[in-house]
Amino acid sequence: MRTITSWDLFCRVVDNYGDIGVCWRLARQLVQEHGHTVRLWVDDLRSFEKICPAVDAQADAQRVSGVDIRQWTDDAQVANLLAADAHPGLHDVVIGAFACAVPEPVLTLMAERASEGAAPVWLNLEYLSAENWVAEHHAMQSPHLRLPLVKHFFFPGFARNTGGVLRESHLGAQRKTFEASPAAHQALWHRLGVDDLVHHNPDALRVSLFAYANPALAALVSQWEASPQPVICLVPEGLAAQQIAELMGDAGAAKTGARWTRGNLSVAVVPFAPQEHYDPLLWACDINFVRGEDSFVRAQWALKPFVWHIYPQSDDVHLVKLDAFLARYTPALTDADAKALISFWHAWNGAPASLDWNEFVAAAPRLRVRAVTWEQSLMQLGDLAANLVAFCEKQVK
Ligand code: TRH
Repeated sequence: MRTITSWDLFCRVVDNYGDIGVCWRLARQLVQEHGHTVRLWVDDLRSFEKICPAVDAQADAQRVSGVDIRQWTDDAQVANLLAADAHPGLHDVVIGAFACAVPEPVLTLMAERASEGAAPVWLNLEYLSAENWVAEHHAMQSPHLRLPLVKHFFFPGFARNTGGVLRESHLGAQRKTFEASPAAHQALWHRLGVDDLVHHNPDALRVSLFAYANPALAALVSQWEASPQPVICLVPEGLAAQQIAELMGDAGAAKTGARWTRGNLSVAVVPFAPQEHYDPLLWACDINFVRGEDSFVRAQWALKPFVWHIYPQSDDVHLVKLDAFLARYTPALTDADAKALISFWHAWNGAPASLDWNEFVAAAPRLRVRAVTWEQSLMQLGDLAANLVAFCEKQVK
């Protein structure tokens, strides 16, 4: 009987940080919690370096946090790096993350192993979606057209019979320790360079803002300025920070340390943190704006009200996905709170609806309660890394 202890994970960065963000989190979890060997192939080490400064963007081969990282440029380089490796050949599982095609030399090696009766388990790890069809397609197989190989589709999701979402086993304990520690909060504010802002405004609502460029941001900034409760907006360097700088008439100033105050709103641009430092920001804020896939999931584990800027797709396909999530999340809320959440999320994502910050804030106490029941239901699905391991072990039994 074969066992599963090693993984080749291929990641193509389409844009931004979500593709590598998910792969990096998964790779570390397989190493740290399962004791497995992981070789992570990445075609864009610059994006990787942004979420993990320990990565050397020039290196073909390196090891960070116990994960073997390989630069993936072309097929020839993959073949060379495989041959040069201390463990030449493939690992037990080969994953094309976000449905990226694995390189030809890898397919050839997989076919050779198949002829020996020991083909690696081959998976497409798909994008996260709350849509109903995901459970029907999860774990489906597809035979290769030429080679004696079978690929499985592994879908993350929010429903039974999906792969679930990533969650480190120590995450809840880490969050609780942070929440109980004034020193940990202090260290966070210091790291972000906002100690003074936070301490001078103890009654302000703290908001973290991670978003794509967003036409609704101008209206939100106006509402924050006029908000009865002061708002501190902490915005990591990036698209939303640039947009706020433009709105403040200070285009070009969207660098760490920039500050603006208007009415009851204070904005601070904070550093784009290494990935493991992003969670504490979500834990320490009262309301979190998140985007894409990985930060969206982290906000759910932070147990705070959150607003999702979904990755925009052509023909507004993303709005279907947005509503699929809302359809799972909001039935547990009262009609009024569900309406506040749905219309805010719709307006934030460009669907016809009114953006009403005060209405959203009024619902926040119940949204915090909902965040807890949602966490409980998500945890019943198991975490994605453990589900992947169990799935792969089943394939080789
Ligand atoms: O960056 P994203 O928008 O990523 C993506 C990509 O656009 C991708 O192509 C698309 O397919 C996918 O979304 C759905 O958003 P996401 O997924 O939240 O990834 C951001 C990562 O950056 C996440 O791992 C958290 C991390 N991060 C930090 O490490 N430090 C920070 O300061 C912030 C704000 C985020």
